[in-house]
Amino acid sequence: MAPILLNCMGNEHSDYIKQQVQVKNPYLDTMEEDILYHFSLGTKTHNLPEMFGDIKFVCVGGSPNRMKAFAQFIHQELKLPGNPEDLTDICEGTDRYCMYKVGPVLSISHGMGVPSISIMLHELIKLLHHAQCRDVVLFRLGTSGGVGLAPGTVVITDKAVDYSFLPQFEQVVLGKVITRSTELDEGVANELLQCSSELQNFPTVIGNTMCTHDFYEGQGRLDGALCSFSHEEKLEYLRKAYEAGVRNIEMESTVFAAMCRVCGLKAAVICVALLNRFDGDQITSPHDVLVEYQQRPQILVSHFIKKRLGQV
Ligand code: R2B
Ligand code: URA
Repeated sequence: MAPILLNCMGNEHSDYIKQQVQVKNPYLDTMEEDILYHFSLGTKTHNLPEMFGDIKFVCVGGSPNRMKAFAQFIHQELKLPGNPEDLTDICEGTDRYCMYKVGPVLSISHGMGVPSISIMLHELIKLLHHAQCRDVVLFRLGTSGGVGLAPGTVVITDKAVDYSFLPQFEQVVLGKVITRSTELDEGVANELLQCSSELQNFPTVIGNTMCTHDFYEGQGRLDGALCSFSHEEKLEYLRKAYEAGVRNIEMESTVFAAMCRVCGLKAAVICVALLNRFDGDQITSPHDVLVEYQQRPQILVSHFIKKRLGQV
């Protein structure tokens, strides 16, 4: 028997509903239990409102180690009681993603690429919904290849764009392509830029971020196992990207922006450029330099969170 479709969008104009995390799936209301399989969490096995109801900031990034380091960093920054070394992985029942809760901040890893982050986002958005979280802001803190930028520059994404520089994300559903807008929250991006001018620690720009489905050919690299284009063709593509306002290239921003937008979540993407792609393809900076670069988006977002909490 087909499940009854409930109209869960009936009250969408009230402010209260707007501030809530909106799942756009009427079938969810008909389910007795929701198992968030890749988090090893569930609505029957865990009290999600009690565990997560006070979350206001969700920070996601590719690497589990980096997101653990961020959780420990924000713990210190917010001067919370207890030892940051003692933070435990809420998703320890699975090794797909890691998750740490630090006061009102959730730090989660998402792996590499659109399919990996999109699975995580489905379960994260449902988690925030089941936990009845309100007024949540999401940040993707990542690494990227710079387009005409010095290594170490932080890019706050204006528009997340696809391979043809359009602000859209294409999802195949039942064999058909659905196109969703990838617009991000302008207010949050400007607030982050303001934070960087207050910190004056590292160069920061606002620009478009191109999201690709591959690190090598998809980003016009000449150093993959396959390469079917010339050096000149690579540079021409990067020049076109630059003219379209693209300042960095990574692999998750479009689906992140699209899913957050549909579900009424304010979101921002902050990625450090590890290299200038006009100068090469290989990431040659020493390990300690790369570690310091990767702390830059974390420092920026930490300042944003502290400001929002009235701690600076
Ligand atoms: C940035 O870095 C990763 C590839 O090295 C990928 O997840 C991304 O978006
Ligand atoms: N991540 C990417 O996706 N591309 C780069 O060039 C560097 C990091």
